[in-house]
Amino acid sequence: MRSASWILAAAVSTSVAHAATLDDVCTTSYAQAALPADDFYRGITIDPSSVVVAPVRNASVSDEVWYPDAVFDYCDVTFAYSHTGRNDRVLVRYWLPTPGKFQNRYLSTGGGGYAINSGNSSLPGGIIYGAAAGMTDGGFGSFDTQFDAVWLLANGTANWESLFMFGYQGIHELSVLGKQFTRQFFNMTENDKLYSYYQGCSEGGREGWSQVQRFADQWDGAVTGAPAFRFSFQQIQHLYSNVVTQTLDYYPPQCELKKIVNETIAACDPLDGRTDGVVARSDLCKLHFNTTSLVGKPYHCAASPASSTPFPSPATPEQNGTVTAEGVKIANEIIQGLRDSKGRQVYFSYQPAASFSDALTQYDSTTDSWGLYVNSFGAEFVTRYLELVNASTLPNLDGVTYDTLKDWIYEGWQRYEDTLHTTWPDLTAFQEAGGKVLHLHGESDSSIPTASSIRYHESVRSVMYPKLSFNDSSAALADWYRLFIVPGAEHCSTNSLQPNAPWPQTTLQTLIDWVEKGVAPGTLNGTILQGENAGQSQSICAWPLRPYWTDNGTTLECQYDQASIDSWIYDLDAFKLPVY
Ligand SMILES: *[C@@H]1O[C@H](CO)[C@@H](O)[C@H](O)[C@H]1NC(C)=O
Ligand SMILES: *[C@@H]1O[C@H](CO)[C@@H](O)[C@H](O)[C@H]1NC(C)=O
Ligand SMILES: *[C@@H]1O[C@H](CO)[C@@H](O)[C@H](O)[C@H]1NC(C)=O
Ligand SMILES: *[C@@H]1O[C@H](CO)[C@@H](O)[C@H](O)[C@H]1NC(C)=O
Ligand SMILES: *[C@@H]1O[C@H](CO)[C@@H](O)[C@H](O)[C@H]1NC(C)=O
Ligand SMILES: *[C@@H]1O[C@H](CO)[C@@H](O)[C@H](O)[C@H]1NC(C)=O
Ligand SMILES: *[C@@H]1O[C@H](CO)[C@@H](O)[C@H](O)[C@H]1NC(C)=O
Ligand SMILES: *[C@@H]1O[C@H](CO)[C@@H](O)[C@H](O)[C@H]1NC(C)=O
Ligand SMILES: *[C@@H]1O[C@H](CO)[C@@H](O)[C@H](O)[C@H]1NC(C)=O
Ligand SMILES: *[C@@H]1O[C@H](CO)[C@@H](O)[C@H](O)[C@H]1NC(C)=O
Ligand SMILES: *[C@@H]1O[C@H](CO)[C@@H](O)[C@H](O)[C@H]1NC(C)=O
Ligand SMILES: [Ca+2]
Repeated sequence: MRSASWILAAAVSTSVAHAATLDDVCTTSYAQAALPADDFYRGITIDPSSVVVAPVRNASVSDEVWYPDAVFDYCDVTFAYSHTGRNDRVLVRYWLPTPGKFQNRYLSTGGGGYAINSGNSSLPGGIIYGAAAGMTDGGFGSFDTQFDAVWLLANGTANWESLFMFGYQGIHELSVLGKQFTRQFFNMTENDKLYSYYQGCSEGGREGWSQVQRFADQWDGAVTGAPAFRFSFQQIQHLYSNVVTQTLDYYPPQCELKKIVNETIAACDPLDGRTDGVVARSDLCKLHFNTTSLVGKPYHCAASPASSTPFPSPATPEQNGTVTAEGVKIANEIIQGLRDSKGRQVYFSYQPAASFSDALTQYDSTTDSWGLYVNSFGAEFVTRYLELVNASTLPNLDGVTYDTLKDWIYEGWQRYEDTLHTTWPDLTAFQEAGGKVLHLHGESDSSIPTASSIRYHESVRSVMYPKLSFNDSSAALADWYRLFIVPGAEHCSTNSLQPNAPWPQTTLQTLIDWVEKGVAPGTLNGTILQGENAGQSQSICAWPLRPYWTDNGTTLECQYDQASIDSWIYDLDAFKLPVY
C-alpha cells in the first residue's frame, strides 16, 4: 500500500510539471510573449502595453440557444492594435481554454443589428468545444460601441473606414491575429493543425458570409445563422409592412394581427402531418391556407407597456374586436412581399405563421385610434445610411410608396454592394480550400425573411454548378455547404408562439464533426428547448427536402416536394441585374 501510493504521487507530480495550468499561462507577461510579431500582419501594430489578462474559473452558462449548458474555466485576454498611418485603436478579446482542455481549435464570433460583437455571450460557444474564441470592437471605441454610433463624422460626412471594418475587415483581422495568438499561446508548431471556425447569427451570420466569400482559405468551417445579408433589401423591407398599412389606409390594432398569426398557426399546424403547435411547413400553409376564413374571429389582448425587446414597440391599451377584411388584406399583402407600381416583385417577406413584428401600429389615446408606426431598423437605414444624417428615426412615411422603397433598395444596393451586401455567390476558392458551411434559418423568422437564405443558397448552387440539374447541383453543393430551415423557429432563436419547435443547439459540434471527422450531417440535431416537451430531440431537414410527419404524426421524413420548393423562390423582376 505504502509504496503504491508513493508511486502514484510521483506520477502525478511529474505530469503536473509538464502540463501547464491556467495560472501558469494566464498572466500578462505570458500573453505578451504570445502576441503575433510586429511584421506578422502588414500594416498592423499591436500595443503590448495594452494587454489585460484575467483567469476566470467556474464560469457557467445556461439556457443559451447556440451551445448547451456548461461550467468552464478560461483565460480572458484583451489587447489593442492600430493600423499604421491611421490614428486608430482596435480592441480585441480572446477567451482561451485551460491548457488541458484546448483542442487545437479557434472560433471567431460576430454581432447583431449594428453591433460587431455580441458582448461576451458568443464566446462560451468556443470554450466548451476546446476552442480559443474571439471578438472585436471593430475600432469603434469600445466593445459596447456600435457601428452606427461612429459611422457619421458629421451630417453628410461618412467614416468610410468604419464601414469596411464593419463590412468584413474587422472580423478578418480578429481572426488572423487570433489564430496566430492562439498558436503561440499554446506552443503549437508550424506543423500542428489549428482548426478555424466561425459562428454567428443575424448580422453575425452576414459577417460569417463576409469571411467565407472573401478569405476563403482562412476557414475550416462556418455556422451562419439567418444572415442579414443583401443588406439594403433587408433593411428597407423592414419598412414594407408599415407602407402596406399606409397604402391600404388601415392601421390594424396590434391584437388583430396577433390573432391572425395565432389562427394561422392553428390552421397550418396539421399540414405537416402532426398536430403539435408547430408549422413545420409554412410552404404548404402559403399554398393551401386562405386567411380570408379568419374574418369575424373575435380577439382580445390585455394592455401592455412600451418595450424595447425583442424589437422596440409602443405601449398598447386593452383590445377587443373581431378580425376584419382589411386586417386580412394587410396580412396577405405583407406575405406576398414588396411589388412596385407595375406589379413587379421587388423583394419577398416573411412566411405565413411568422409574427408581424414589422407591422406594429401605434395607439393614440387622445383620438382612441391606431396609426402609423415606423420600424426603427428601416428608418435608421434611410436616415443614417442613405441620407447620411445623424438620426435613427423617421417621423412619418409621408409620400413613401412601394416605388420609393424600391428606389431606396437600389440606392443602398449600389452604395454598399462591396461592403454590406455580402451575397457574392462564387465560392470556388472556399470550396477548393476544403471549407464547410452550415447555414440555418428559422422558418417563422419575423425579422429576416427565411426565403432570403434560400435565395442565397440557390444563387451559390446555380453559379457554382451551372451545367448540372437541380438535383445534381444540390447534391454537389451539399458536399460542402448545407442549408437547414428550422421549423417554427424565430429570428436566431426559439419561438414562444411555437414552443414545441426544435432548435439545433449543438450546430458547432455538428460542424466540427463534419470538418474533423468527415461526418456530413444529413439532418441537424434539434432539441425542443422549452415547454412541456423540453428535452425531446427532433431532426431538422436539409434544404431542399422538407419535413413531413407520417404514420399519424410519429415518423419524420425529409421529403422532396416540387410545389413547396417553388413557393420559396421568387423572380425579382423589378430589377434588371440579378439579385443573388
Ligand atoms: C470551482 O468549482 C470546483 C468544483 O465545484 C471547486 O472545487 C472550486 O473550488 C471552484 N473554484 C472557484 C474559484 O470557485
Ligand atoms: C466579459 O468578460 C470579462 C471577463 O472575461 C469581463 O471582465 C467583462 O466585464 C465581461 N463583459 C461584459 C459586458 O459582461
Ligand atoms: C449624433 O447625435 C448624438 C445625439 O443624438 C450625439 O451624441 C452625437 O455626437 C452625434 N454625432 C454626430 C457625428 O453628429
Ligand atoms: C509553452 O512552453 C513554455 C516553455 O516551455 C511553458 O512555460 C508553457 O507552460 C507552455 N504553455 C503551454 C500552454 O503549455
Ligand atoms: C396568441 O397565442 C399566445 C399563446 O401562444 C397567447 O399568449 C396570446 O394571447 C394569443 N394572442 C391572441 C391575440 O389571441
Ligand atoms: C381567399 O379567399 C377569398 C374568398 O373566398 C378569395 O377571394 C381569394 O382570392 C382567396 N385568396 C387566395 C390567395 O386564394
Ligand atoms: C374586453 O373583453 C373582455 C373579455 O373578453 C372583458 O373582460 C373586458 O371588459 C372587455 N373590455 C372592453 C374595454 O370592452
Ligand atoms: C444633423 O441632422 C439631423 C437630422 O436631420 C439633425 O437633427 C441635426 O440637428 C443635424 N446636426 C447638425 C450638427 O446640424
Ligand atoms: C430529384 O430528387 C428527388 C428525390 O430527392 C426526386 O423525387 C425527384 O424526382 C428528382 N427530380 C428529378 C428531375 O430527377
Ligand atoms: C443534440 O443536442 C442535445 C441538446 O443540446 C445534446 O444534449 C446532444 O448531445 C446532441 N447530440 C449530438 C449527437 O450532438
Ligand atoms: C393518431 O394520433 C392522434 C393524436 O395523437 C390519436 O388521437 C389517434 O388515435 C391516432 N390515430 C391512429 C389511427 O392511431
Ligand atoms: Ca405541426
